[in-house]
Amino acid sequence: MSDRVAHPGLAARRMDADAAAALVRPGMTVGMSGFTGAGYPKGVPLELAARITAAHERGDAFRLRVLTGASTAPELDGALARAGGIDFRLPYQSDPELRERINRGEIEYMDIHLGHVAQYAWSGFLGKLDMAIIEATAILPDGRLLPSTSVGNNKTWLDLADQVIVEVNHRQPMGLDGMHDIYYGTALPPHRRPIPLQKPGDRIGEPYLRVDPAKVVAVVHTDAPDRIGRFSPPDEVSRRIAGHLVEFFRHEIKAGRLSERLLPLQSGVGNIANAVLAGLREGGFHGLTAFTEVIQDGMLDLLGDGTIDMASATSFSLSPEGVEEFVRHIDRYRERIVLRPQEMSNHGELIRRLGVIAMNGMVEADLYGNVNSTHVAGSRIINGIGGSGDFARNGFLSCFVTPSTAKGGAISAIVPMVSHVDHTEHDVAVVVTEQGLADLRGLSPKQRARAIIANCAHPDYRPLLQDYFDRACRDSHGKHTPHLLPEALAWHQRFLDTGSMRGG
Ligand code: 0RQ
Repeated sequence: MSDRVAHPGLAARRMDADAAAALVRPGMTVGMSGFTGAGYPKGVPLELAARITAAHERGDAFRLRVLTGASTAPELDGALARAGGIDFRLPYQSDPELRERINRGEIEYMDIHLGHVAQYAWSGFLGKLDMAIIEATAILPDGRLLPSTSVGNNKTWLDLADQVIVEVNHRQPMGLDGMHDIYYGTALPPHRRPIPLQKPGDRIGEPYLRVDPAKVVAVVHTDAPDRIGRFSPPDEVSRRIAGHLVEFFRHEIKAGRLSERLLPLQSGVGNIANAVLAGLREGGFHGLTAFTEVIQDGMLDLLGDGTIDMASATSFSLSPEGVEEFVRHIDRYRERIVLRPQEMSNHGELIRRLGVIAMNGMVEADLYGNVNSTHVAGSRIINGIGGSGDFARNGFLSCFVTPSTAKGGAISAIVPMVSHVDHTEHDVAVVVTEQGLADLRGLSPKQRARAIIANCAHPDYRPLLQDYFDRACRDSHGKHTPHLLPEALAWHQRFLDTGSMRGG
């Protein structure tokens, strides 16, 4: 029996990863732990990928439906995708191998708001859950699990799955004990009750995940770190984006709409979001809070220096240096971090009640404020909507940030019409590029277009956008949201044809 598995019955179900992987059968729907590269199972999926490859070499079909919290890592998404073992995947991914196969049309991918997954699963839309494979830090004497570095959909998978494999990862610090808050009061309509959370740091549940020990078919011991890449250090572009946002917050404070402590912050994934957090630190704010999904390096820095007092999330997404810092000061961070199931971290009721300031990256925005967070030129998915929609729709302030151009200036992030819509003009309050910030609140479509062209477009593209808008205002069949339909997506087609939206 290991010191990390204190339940004798479960200690007796110890198995190596290969034997546990053999319990997963072709065609199964498997719910795995893992959210933005943290807390995913690190042993069984690799062995499963090897078994899938061997089955394919024998000419046998072996594909799975794979559900997670959000993105995982090469050992899970990458390995299973490379083995050709994924038939269907949800709800968020960022693995290059998996992305490539989705874009080749080999994998059905459902991109769904992260806050909606649990209710979809409970309602049966995702089919019967055959197996849950969940990483834990330890197993308590009563069989409950001490969660690891992400909670994600673990509660839902553990509740719904017929069978459960627990991976106890000895690398995850025992100091995580006490950091989680698992709320068991959710229900499907019409049985829902108000969720009693009033501040980001409130604890309304229990620190451990419940699981019926009778369902646990294997306990696998692992000893491996979460694998998360390094963030690019903030560059001039992201620093300017952050500067515009800080200036805007100062303006809102002066106008009496925000206090010096702002409102709970949500910050998305990616380099730009990380850099924006660094900008807040330089902006001289103190005593802020966060109600977000992911604690990345930028957020940890703010927690470390008191810019942020308390952060609620569902996962960590830390670089190796970030992990080192976190583990070194884990007792201090435990006082300031609560990790919740993603149905809570991304719950519309809570985001609305707390009045969250949402700041998410985007691929492109159009003249009228519609936002594409996910697709290149309409068809190729990058990652997924993640939680950006949960926060954009329900937040008090919904901000989208991007450099004004991509691919060395060949692409404008401000386009006549977005090639894919994730967030409609009704859910987007503020658009920010390094050029400036457009506050769209209280503006009509044409007023929004003028603000976005003037403040956000890159100077190389501004005259082209202005020209499109002027001609649309003159020739469009309707003058409310003017468009020239044959031209509205021509910029994207030009990029596909020539490699540049400017052409040739
Ligand atoms: O690709 O590395 O191949 O050059 O997109 O772009 O500029 O590094 O920005 O890391 O902040 O990511 C929208 C993808 C931005 C992210 C997105 C290309 C660009 C580069 C990355 P390369 P940057 P970031 C909470 C919220 C949706 C999920 C979300 C995202 C790559 O923010 O996935 O918000 N958001 N979740 O070159 C073509 C354009 C482009 C473009 C950027 N207009 N056209 N390519 N790129 N703009 C967290 C969770 O939900 C878990």
